[in-house]
Amino acid sequence: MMHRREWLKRIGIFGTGLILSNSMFGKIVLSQINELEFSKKDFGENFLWGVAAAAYQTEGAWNVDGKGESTWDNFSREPKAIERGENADVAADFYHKFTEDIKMIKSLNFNVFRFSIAWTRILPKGTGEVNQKGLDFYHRVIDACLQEGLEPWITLYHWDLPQVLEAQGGWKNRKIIEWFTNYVDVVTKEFGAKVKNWMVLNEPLSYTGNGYMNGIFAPGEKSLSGFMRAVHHSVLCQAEGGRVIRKNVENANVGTTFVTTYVEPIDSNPKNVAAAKRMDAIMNRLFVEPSLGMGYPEDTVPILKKMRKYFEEGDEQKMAFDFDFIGVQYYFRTVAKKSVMPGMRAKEITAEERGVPRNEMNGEIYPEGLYHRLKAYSQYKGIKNLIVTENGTCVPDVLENGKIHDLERINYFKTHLAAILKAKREGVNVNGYFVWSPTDNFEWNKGFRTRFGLIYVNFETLERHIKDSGFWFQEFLK
Ligand code: GCO
Repeated sequence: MMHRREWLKRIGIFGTGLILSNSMFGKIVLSQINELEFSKKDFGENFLWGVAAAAYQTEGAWNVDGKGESTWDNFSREPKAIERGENADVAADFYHKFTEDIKMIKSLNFNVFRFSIAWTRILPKGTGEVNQKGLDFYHRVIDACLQEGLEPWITLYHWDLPQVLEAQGGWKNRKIIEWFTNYVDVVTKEFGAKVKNWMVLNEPLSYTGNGYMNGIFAPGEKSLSGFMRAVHHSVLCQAEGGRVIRKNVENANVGTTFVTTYVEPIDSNPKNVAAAKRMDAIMNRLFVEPSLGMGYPEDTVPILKKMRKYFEEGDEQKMAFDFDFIGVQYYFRTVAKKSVMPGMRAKEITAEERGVPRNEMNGEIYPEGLYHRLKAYSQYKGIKNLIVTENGTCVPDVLENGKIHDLERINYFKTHLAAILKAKREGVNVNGYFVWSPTDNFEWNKGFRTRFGLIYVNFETLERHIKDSGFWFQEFLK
């Protein structure tokens, strides 16, 4: 057996060393890993340490106990929608294995579990009759968390819209405000006594952009006007949802989450600098600014003026809500240059084209970007509290004798934690870090190919194995 210190050295708690990793991209020299210059204590006593997951990606049991069909159940059956033709009918089978998973999360010394509720388990037809078995399931999950001493943080919407509502236009239909607030009302009345931490939406840019404009996520549409309508209705739902939670849940901590990327121009050419500003406005400002009462960033991206077509009287006020916290979800940096493409008139120069260290989804590994993004959010007067509600990476994990030596992932966490600490020490009000994700799961259009978990899942047998990165957190959070 490996000596404990030797092993800790191996997973990088102790020791120095230049780690050369043989990933599928050839040899990448990761940054020098020195003895950790910080410990859990440096983040403060009240800092939250959690893991984050989502219903469609983990639960499986897609048609069990009265669950209705979601847009992702439907979309994943479209030929070529998902790499290798996979779907999440079973996924990590969290529906049946949640007790085991929650115990494992606790064993890694986290104190928060962020997960989402599947709208289709609660209201199989989107509206109308409530499915008791769906409510029962989430009661069991919440109770298991509370019993283990894990604080449940619930995301109300993580992209799995009831298909019956999509058939009526989904997020493009203004009626979504009524449908969504009704769903939020049912859920928060039911669980509000036990759960205090709520996130209204998960990354609205991702499901509106990839779902209604790029066509790579459910429902697979490619339309600029569809995208704009979906954006505006999401912004309204984000605020209205916040108001419903506030009304139903005593002492609620209400937030919503945004995907963020640090956008930089390829060079100092003013045209590329302007292009990067436009891209930043879409990627980083489109949802947060209206929620702060600042409207859409039309000055930077004039085409957004077209959104006004979808405004109704009073919308400007209705878009704003006083969130208790903003969830920051950071994975990579984006380098941009000018392009003739209408709209944003900017395009990305990929990490692959630039030949820089990247994850399996071609996202550039750039921890400083998280520092810059936290600083940028902290500039907004209206933001009270920042929680990093997602951060993580996919690397080609190899299971050898029940072990997974995912050093690249450990290095990713260390460097990103260092970036957060740097921001915190400079006064940024960031108070939590949630790893994406506890277990490997269904990564949307990539299917099961890309793994983000601290816990490896064999998708044939559904067996779980804690990866070295999971053990790293176990030590770090001890
Ligand atoms: C997102 C989602 C997660 C993803 C994760 C890894 O951020 O896109 O919230 O569902 O799985 O980000 O790509």
